[in-house]
Amino acid sequence: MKRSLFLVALLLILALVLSACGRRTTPTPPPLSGDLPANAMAVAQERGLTPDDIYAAMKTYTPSGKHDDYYIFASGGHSGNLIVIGIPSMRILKNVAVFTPESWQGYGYGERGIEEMLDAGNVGDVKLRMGDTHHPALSETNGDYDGQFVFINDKANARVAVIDLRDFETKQIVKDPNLISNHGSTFVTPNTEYVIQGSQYATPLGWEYAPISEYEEKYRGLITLWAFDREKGRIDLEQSFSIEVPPYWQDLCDAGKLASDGWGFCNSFNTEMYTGGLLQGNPPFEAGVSQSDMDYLHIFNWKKAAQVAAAGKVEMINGMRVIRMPTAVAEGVLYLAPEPKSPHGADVTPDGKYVVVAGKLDPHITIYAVDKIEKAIADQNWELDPFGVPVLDYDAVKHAQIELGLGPLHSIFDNQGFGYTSLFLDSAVAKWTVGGDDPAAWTLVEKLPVQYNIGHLTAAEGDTVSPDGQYLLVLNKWSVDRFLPVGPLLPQNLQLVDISNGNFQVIYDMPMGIGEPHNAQIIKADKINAWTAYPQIGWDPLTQAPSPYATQLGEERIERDGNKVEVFMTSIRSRLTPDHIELKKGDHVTWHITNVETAHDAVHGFQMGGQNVSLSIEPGETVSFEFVAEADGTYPFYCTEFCAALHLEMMGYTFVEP
Ligand code: K7E
Ligand code: CUA
Repeated sequence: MKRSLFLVALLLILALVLSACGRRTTPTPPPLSGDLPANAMAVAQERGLTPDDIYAAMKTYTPSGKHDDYYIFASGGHSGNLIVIGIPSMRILKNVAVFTPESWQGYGYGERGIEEMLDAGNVGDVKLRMGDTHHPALSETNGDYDGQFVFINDKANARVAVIDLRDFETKQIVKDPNLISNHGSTFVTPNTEYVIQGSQYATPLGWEYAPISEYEEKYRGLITLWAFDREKGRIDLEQSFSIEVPPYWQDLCDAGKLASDGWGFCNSFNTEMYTGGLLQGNPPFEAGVSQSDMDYLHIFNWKKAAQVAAAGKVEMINGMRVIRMPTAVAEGVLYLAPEPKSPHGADVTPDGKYVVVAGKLDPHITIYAVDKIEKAIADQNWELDPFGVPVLDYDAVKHAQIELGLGPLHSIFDNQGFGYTSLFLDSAVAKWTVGGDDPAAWTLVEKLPVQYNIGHLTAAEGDTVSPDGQYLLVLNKWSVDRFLPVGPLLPQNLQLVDISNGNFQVIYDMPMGIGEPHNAQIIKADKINAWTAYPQIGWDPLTQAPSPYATQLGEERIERDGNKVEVFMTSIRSRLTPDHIELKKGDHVTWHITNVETAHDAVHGFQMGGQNVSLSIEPGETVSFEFVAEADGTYPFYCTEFCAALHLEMMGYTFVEP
């Protein structure tokens, strides 16, 4: 008997070893050669595919179960979220809730901590539950993405959010107390010391009331440096500060790196300080802010600014340290340089030596050399603007210009020495050479048509010190006739462009029906180490620490103290314990649920009718919510994730006795 058991065990082990070996030694099929297989050829013919189409399909088709090579982190625009997509498949992987409640993730539907986080941005009594995300920024170490965090701004309300890439969840929202809109945000310094935020539409600081007639006197812009504490994974408000800048409507910013480490750059587009007034017979804003041939590139030294702030040469305004303009000028923190006309993007080349500015109403991009900027500053080669800020001599800092086409907006880089600029009006991408010291070596190479009206473009790690090349992503504003009709509100169209081995070809169209991605960043997939479950059972993702309300199997209970009721519940396939929650009308209920599972993907959800509660409880997570049992009745609650065959049975009742 013993011997036969031993034999069976031996056979089992042998089978396991063999199957493991089998997996490792599965022969890879020989590379395809010659013509397509006959059935594939038939499909190509039937669908009228060109050789380019077939190439595009082969580049992007991702076999079942195979992972993508890159993550895209794309803003969701005025959906207020962050969208995660894979390259080359262009499959949407996740829509990370940031500024807007999202009920699948249980974000903003009762979970304690998340409500408070969303409330952190509230303006007075107004609960902000919308947002306008524009520019995601991955955290960097030595100017390279490190895969730890991603930041994103809310243009509408001047907020910045921190998302932890261990669980792809939002951890913090901060609101600039002196701004009500931002735009040049978010951009990180090379070691994520700071998250840069530029303002957009000038207001009096703290958006106080001041009539538009007092524009020059009272309205201002700000460049805010949000200090990031990497250990805590949080923006440190105490260490953050702002630099006061003129009311020129600052636009996109970028941080210097390598040769320009310590500097930051922000465009502006209303140096006219035009203030509108259509009903008074004045020209529209669009004309008024576009009168001058030149606007100003803002050049700021954030390292110096940090020293100035640390030395206390600041004013506390609404709880934020602000370096006032005269101090910024006196301390050599702030300079301006003329830039042609209504600029939009300011993008630093991978070596940090040049800043590329694209003027919306100028067919050129203008390239500034950082060493020339530093020389002009040393030579005091400047005039003063009306606020006393030095305006560096244009000819002294301008390095080169390339005529690209109509409506240049943003630029990005590959690993072969090329830059790419979006041309909004041309609906095209211009590819050009990053020329180096010789201004004549900066030249247009070719243009690629895209559909339609491209805004941002991004490339694999294309705004770091070491771009990957391979893929370019263009984010188009209009899709018009490209997809099946879905009514008058159309998706934006993301297009993937192959830029490997000298290619320059659109290989995928991806309608994005869940928001308007403005910008995106693309990171190599192996840089991200996402958790499959929380580190231990009873984890609070908001503090990234064990929850004091963690409930283990067998510890489930209901505690009552007068009209205060506390529920300690567990969830496991396929049971919520306890399953009867007996309340009296008017009870104040605090309810904790711990998902005691550790299995990959064993997520449970929780909803209860009539209470506006929706929770997502991921493996190991403890969530809490509170409510007052206002309405008597009988309320079933249930798990919302189809987690097991008996998932429908994963429910219980709340009884509220009159
Ligand atoms: Cu060009 Cu907000 Cu960066 Cu949109 S912005 S495109
Ligand atoms: Cu748990 Cu369904």
